[in-house]
Amino acid sequence: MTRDITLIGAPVETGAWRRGCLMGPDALRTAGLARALRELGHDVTDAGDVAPIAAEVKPTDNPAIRDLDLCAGWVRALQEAGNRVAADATPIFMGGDHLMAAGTVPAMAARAEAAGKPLFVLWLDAHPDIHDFVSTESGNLHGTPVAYFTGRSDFAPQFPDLPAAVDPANICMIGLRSVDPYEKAALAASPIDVTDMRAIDEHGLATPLRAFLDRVEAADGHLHVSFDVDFLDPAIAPAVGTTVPGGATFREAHLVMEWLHDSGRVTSLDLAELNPFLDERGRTALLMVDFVASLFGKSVLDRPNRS
Ligand code: HAR
Ligand code: MN
Ligand code: MN
Ligand code: MN
Repeated sequence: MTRDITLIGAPVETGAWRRGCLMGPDALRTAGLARALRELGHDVTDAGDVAPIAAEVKPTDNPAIRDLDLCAGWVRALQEAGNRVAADATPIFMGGDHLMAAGTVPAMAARAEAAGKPLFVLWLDAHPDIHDFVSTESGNLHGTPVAYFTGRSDFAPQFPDLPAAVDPANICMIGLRSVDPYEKAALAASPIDVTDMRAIDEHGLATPLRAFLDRVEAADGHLHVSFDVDFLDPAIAPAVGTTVPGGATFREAHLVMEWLHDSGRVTSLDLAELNPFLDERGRTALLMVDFVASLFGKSVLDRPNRS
């Protein structure tokens, strides 16, 4: 299937403690993202980088929160950029730290709603990012997008009113291995489908991923994939500020990409948390490009669609 793919740079870095994610979009460009997708036959447009909308917002009661004005300006700008994506285009949002998902996911949820479809979210990450303004102790807002886009917590008036909330029952998280006590309780009380690294070690990720993709198919849903670089083991993907040992291997991540391709269901993608300042000769950026190519059709052998 040939797609109209729009690359959208989201160089937000204020959601993370370490600086450097602002270089993420340019590193993905340098690593040949557009070329790799064109070689697979897709039509690719690079829409350039989004800029934050300057905003001065009401302070929260949590003094730990960092860069709230800029973060809010990014959420607003990325929602607006997401709203401009054509109904039949496949956007790839090139981050940027994971706060980007507070902009991209609500826009994609609104797009799905306009098409009369539910939005499903596959969250590939070491972290669940389900904190809110009250619960975050680090104050790093890249740890909050899931609580925002599910409507779980109140982010008003600092973040925009949600155009459409994502049903937590439509979210699947794979790769978790850094979950603090607040997040643990939040996940336990939520219908979010979680496959942590222990479950992957014990049973593999094929079964939960297949079950989730079957649900997307059965509901005729849109599927947004939010791919945090720290989903991967830091041994293969060092360019990330929050390395957590014991992540997905090359082969596990590769299988996820190939299954996502075979499902034909992916309608939008975030590439989050790439910090090129921490990379080694571009290897993490190149690896991410390779994974994206697999997601959009690069394969070793032609196979009949999965049966
Ligand atoms: N739970 C931690 C916090 O709130 C971790 C922050 C999230 N870090 C990420 N997100 N890289 O995926 O500070
Ligand atoms: Mn740039
Ligand atoms: Mn994340
Ligand atoms: Mn993470």
